[in-house]
Amino acid sequence: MKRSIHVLISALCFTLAASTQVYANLVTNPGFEDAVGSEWTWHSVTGTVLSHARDTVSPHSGSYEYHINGGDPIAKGYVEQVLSGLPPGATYTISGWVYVTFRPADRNWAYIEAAGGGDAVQAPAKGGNATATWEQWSVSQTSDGTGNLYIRLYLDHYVGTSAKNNSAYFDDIVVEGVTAVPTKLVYTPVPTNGVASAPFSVTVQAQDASGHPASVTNNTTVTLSVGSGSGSLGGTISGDIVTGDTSVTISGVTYDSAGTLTLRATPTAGMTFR
Ligand SMILES: [Ca+2]
Repeated sequence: MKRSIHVLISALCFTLAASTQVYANLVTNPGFEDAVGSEWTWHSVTGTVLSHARDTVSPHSGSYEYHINGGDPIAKGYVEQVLSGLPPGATYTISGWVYVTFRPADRNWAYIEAAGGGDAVQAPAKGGNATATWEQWSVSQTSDGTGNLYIRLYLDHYVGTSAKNNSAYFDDIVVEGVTAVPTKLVYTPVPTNGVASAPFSVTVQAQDASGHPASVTNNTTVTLSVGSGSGSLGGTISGDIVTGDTSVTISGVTYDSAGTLTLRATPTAGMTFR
């Protein structure tokens, strides 16, 4: 004889983020307060700049900024951070602070460039900086088809100039997803009852801090377990929320006992929802 079970799903299965911030800065070492490692890589385009490194000459905030000094000859290059594992085609806002010391209108061009799914975009326009003052610039760009977004801090010193300070400084680089960042998993819709040992389905959805569906940025495996209840789960108890999707339906879950079951969902691979 079949026994009816009542499956009660906790609305708050687990909360993964201590912070209530919905949008997180995706940039690693955004203010150059940590020693620069592999997260920022230098690329020469033309010539050789005199120097490129974080230093303490002119920070916008904290103690450090990134300083590119073109020196006297023609030289062009950039330091780059590649963000990967993003949902393809998602839209991001890229902003940062830029400071130039000398004649920005006709040669010592410093700007932020973002490349990805669309044509590379730059801000400010070449020569659009004021001199000797920090200015914040922002652009919008989408991740490319493989989920990459390229953030470049450029100095384009395209005319040789002697005995001038052809320096540009960059600090406080921020990349924020326009789409929501998932911070927790919840069940939706909630199954209310089932039959012992008969398969049922559970849909698990990633949501942002405001409770809106949010796309995961890596394939994320969700595994179900018994939060409370006297029986055991069987059948299929895990499934993947694939990159760019917000939910997975796990079909074929079984529970071998009567009584109230509280399910728990745990991310066992992929995103950790920190
Ligand atoms: Ca800084």
